[in-house]
Amino acid sequence: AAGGGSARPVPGGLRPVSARPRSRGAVRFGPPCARRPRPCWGCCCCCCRPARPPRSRRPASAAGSWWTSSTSEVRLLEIVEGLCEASDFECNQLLEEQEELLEAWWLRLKKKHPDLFEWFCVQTLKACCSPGTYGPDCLACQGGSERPCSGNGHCVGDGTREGDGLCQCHLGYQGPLCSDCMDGYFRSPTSETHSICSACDEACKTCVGPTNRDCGQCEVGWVRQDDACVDVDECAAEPPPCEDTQYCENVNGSFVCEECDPTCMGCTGKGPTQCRECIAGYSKESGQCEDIDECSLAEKPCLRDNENCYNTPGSFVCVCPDGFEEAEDTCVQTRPAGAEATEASPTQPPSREDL
Ligand SMILES: [Ca+2]
Repeated sequence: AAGGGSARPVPGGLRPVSARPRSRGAVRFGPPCARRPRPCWGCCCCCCRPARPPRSRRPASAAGSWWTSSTSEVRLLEIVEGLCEASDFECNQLLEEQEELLEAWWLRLKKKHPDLFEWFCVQTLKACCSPGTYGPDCLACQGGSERPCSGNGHCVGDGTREGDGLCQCHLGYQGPLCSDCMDGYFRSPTSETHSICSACDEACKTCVGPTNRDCGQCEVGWVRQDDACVDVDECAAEPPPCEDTQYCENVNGSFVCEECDPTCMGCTGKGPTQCRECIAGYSKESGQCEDIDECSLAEKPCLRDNENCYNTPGSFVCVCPDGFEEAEDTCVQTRPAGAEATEASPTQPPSREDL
């Protein structure tokens, strides 16, 4: 940033800029001007820039030449262009309105007031304040204008004619000057006068250093063991903290209850291999709960004459085949066998509507 301190937001979006020399790289050229080059403001006007003189005619010495005079105009243009964001209509409009004022500064006042931002926006228009000051009278922010809020927060209204100058501290800092560490943070000096607040280990509620051995108080879910705060294994508690249909997973500072596999009646972990017992209709086969095929048991579950047995997950159904009708304790044939419809195969489950 060219003078005036760091860029801070001010009403109208004016940015601190001074007349001190800066890079000439930004000088731009356009088509030849019908009139003398002059700054133009705003977002919708077309700037008239000095044309680049043909190389052969460019004066060898710059003194008193066309080159010097127009370069100085270009310098003003550059400075003014640096005052507002191109997209900030309000700021550019303000500059346009104050065109004469800016030209007066350029021609007569820039030696006495080299900081254009300070002279133009703060002193003359009284539209903003210098960085580190706030409010109608541009008073110093909490902690002083040099280093508001100890450098650890934002001064409300900083650089504007608004606000109350109080501090909004960055994460980890507290106090009217943002010079204290929040709970869960510890102070570590960065120099003789400055220090920063860094986050404690997750095991600590308060701490004096970065590890779980530096805790003042342990965080919830952690317990002091020897010199350190260590995770509590909530899952080892009796009775266990989760429901009968869940298993418990210990995590740092806490625990989670997860649903058992649907084939389990109680479980010790994830999936069908971790069941304590199986739900009805399932039995343990090679370590996991699997559906029992009741239809293939030696003891037939479907007892009515002619009826078919179909295995289902966790159960079975007994159904009269095609061409038969449900009657009490039996399936009654309603049309001659093989007449039209083929008998439903007992290995093919009937469709849902049939069930
Ligand atoms: Ca835990």
